[in-house]
Amino acid sequence: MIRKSAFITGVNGQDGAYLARFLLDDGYEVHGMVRRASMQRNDRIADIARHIHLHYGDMTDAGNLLRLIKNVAPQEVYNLAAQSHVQVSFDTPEYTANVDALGTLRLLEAIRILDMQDDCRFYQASSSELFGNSHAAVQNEQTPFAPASPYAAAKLYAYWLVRNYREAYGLHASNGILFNHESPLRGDEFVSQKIACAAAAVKRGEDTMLTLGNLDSRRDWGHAKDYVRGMWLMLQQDKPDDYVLATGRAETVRWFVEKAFECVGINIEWRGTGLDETGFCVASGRPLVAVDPRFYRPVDVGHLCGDASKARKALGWDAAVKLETMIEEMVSAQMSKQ
Ligand code: NAP
Ligand code: G4F
Repeated sequence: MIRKSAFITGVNGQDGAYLARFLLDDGYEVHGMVRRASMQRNDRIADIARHIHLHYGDMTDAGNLLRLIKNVAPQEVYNLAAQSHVQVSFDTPEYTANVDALGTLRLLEAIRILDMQDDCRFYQASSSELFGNSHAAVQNEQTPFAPASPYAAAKLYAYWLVRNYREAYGLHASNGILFNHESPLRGDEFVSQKIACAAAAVKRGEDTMLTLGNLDSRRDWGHAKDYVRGMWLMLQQDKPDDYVLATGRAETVRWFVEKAFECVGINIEWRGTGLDETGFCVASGRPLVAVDPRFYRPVDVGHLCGDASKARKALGWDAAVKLETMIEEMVSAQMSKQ
């Protein structure tokens, strides 16, 4: 039997690691692109690295991407590589645009220049950040975009480019408009992992204080392993299209803190408002959570809640993992790190 081949940019990121596992389990020949670093950071794929063909590459290097696509000749390309941190994009807007927007252009151009548009399907990691502060209570594929960060603006360029290459050149290219998804493999600087890490540290007896920015922000959090299945499903359809993947449930950052600390037997009570708001341990009275304006963004997206009806109907996709179960998994993984 001939194995299908897939090429994943950002294979050592959170989603790349879950997707590589998913594709290997399905019998794919998996190729992944990693950046050269002075200390290689392939921890997330350490257990499967020997089954993946790893290639050095960078989204900022067009010739490199062209050679990789030519040599690998994949049937499916999953473009997951990105400068993916929204707050960081305010500090590095040009770099974020280079990687997230122009990087996508370079990859699409490689497929076009190599005349591979009939043999290769393309998945683009689009984001619910595209909706920004669109004021819609629930967002779906019809909701107007209102990007509110350099990250979202760069992703919007990539989103339209994917649609353009689909229409102009007949490329099977799809956008997955994914709402936040987390896991034990989530980067430490995203709010979910930061909270899970702090809850575990307090439980271990460490003298630590969790400092956060906007506690009122609401996000629709799902589990990464459900979302990578959705990426794959999009490329198995006869026709390319754009799909929202989401759970349909939004909670605040404050709520996430309460649930994570509950996982280690600590109830949080909030006192004060704004910059003075503090989360105390109900049993001991010890302050555990404080607000630090360093984590405020110049503009924040206050409310994201997705409607994945289209993906449910057309792809048979659903978010299987319940939010509370995912938080328990993340805190428990942090506890076992010691
Ligand atoms: P992640 O953990 O930050 O992974 C990003 C990956 O991109 C890493 O492997 C990173 O490599 C790589 N990368 C960054 N800059 C690169 C460059 N210049 N050249 C090559 N590779 C580069 O992100 P994730 O959570 O897995 O997300 C995957 C994709 O989905 C991203 O495009 C993200 O923007 C998008 N997305 C994520 C979510 C979510 O909630 N997770 C939701 C919607 C969309 P290093 O390890 O070397 O940094
Ligand atoms: O965890 P976050 O940094 O995720 P954010 O900004 O929603 O972006 C993630 O999801 C997007 C999909 O919607 C992806 F496209 C993107 O690549 C990334 O994966 O922040 C979530 C919320 C924000 O409103 C933020 O202001 O939490 C708030 N927050 C409050 N305190 C904090 C903190 N965020 C971080 N990272 N750190 C804090 O201390």
